[in-house]
Amino acid sequence: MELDVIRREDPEVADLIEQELHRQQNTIELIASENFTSEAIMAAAGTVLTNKYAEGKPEKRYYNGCEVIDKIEKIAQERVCKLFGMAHANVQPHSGAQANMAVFLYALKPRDKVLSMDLSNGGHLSHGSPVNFSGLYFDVVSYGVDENGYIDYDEVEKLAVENKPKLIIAGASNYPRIIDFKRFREIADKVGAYLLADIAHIAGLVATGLHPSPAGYAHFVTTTTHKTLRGPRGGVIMCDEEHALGIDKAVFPGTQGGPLEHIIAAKAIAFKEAMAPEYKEYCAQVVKNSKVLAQTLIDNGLDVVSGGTDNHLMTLDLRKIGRTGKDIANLLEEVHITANKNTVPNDPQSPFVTSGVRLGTAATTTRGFKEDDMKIVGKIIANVVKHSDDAEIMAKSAQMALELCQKHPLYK
Ligand code: DSN
Repeated sequence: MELDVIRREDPEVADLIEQELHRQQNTIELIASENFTSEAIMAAAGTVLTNKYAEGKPEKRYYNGCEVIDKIEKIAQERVCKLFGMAHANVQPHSGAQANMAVFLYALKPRDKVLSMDLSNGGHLSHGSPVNFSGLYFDVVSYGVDENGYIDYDEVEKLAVENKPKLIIAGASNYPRIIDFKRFREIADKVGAYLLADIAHIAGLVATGLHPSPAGYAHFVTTTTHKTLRGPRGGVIMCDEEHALGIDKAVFPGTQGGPLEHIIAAKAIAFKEAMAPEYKEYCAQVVKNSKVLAQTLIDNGLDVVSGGTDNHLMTLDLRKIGRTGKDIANLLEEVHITANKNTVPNDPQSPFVTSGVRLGTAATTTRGFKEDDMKIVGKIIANVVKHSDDAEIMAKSAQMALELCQKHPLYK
């Protein structure tokens, strides 16, 4: 990594960036929404493109001097449309939440009804949480998961028929199973609702055919670009031509000002990387690693919500053991593992404490972790959950984690 230029100008910030690099290199990253971009993507994000104002869209800008920027943004649009089989893309949303906000602005009027997954069951803040714009300005009805941790589509249909939402959201930030977009569309059609598929977490798996695609079913598809998709931090909205103009207006001037063209260039590179055969192999390994991690936890006597996973993530359910997600996530950090506390369905604890820890394999797989490595990771987690009072076991676990980090160096 090129830190010398920063250090000459601002050693204080350069030192902190170096410390963060060191932390990432010496930590097993299990936060399910994180990943490590290629150096090309990081380099693009630090280019002169950051200097340019380009409000509007390619060839319809409010500022002059955008002829190069236009070409970059068009490449990003074309690539992401090809990757997901969609007709139109707006690559300007600064994040997934901003992408969702623009869809809400286009598709709904204030106080319209939305049917989405409850946050504590795996949904997302921007899908209607009472503390987010989506829950403050719209009337939200929630569906959850059944006692086995799966979406109950009959229940979703019943809620849709009873409440007649204008928008139904299929998508989650913590759901380990396949989402049936076809069934969601049938439900949406039955009540005349729009369907938004938020594929932020599973985008990489969708792009490589490892999860069914919402293309052809969802009116709008939103995603982030930095999770399984392994691009820079940002968002995208995709839709049919019918909604293209309205969605573009909802992004600018509706919810954002100048687009981050340096990030859009980095997104374009990520979309190219995601079309390569190696990326498909990577995503297949993400799922294999996830399944092995879930099984290792189960084999060590721990519970995992829904009893396993079909994708890149799972939630360790600590209720039976009487530990909290907050405690275990903090203890994992002591042994060089980063993960986040997360509610489990019907969690008796508050969202700040929780009874679960969400675990994902996108980032470790980028480092080169394979099934045998994930078995060791599962064993370390089981050690922490069951033996955190034993200093010797904790020290041994930390050593095992560091050895895995050394075996799979990051940004060497
Ligand atoms: N914060 C993201 C996650 O961790 O899933 C969602 O926005």
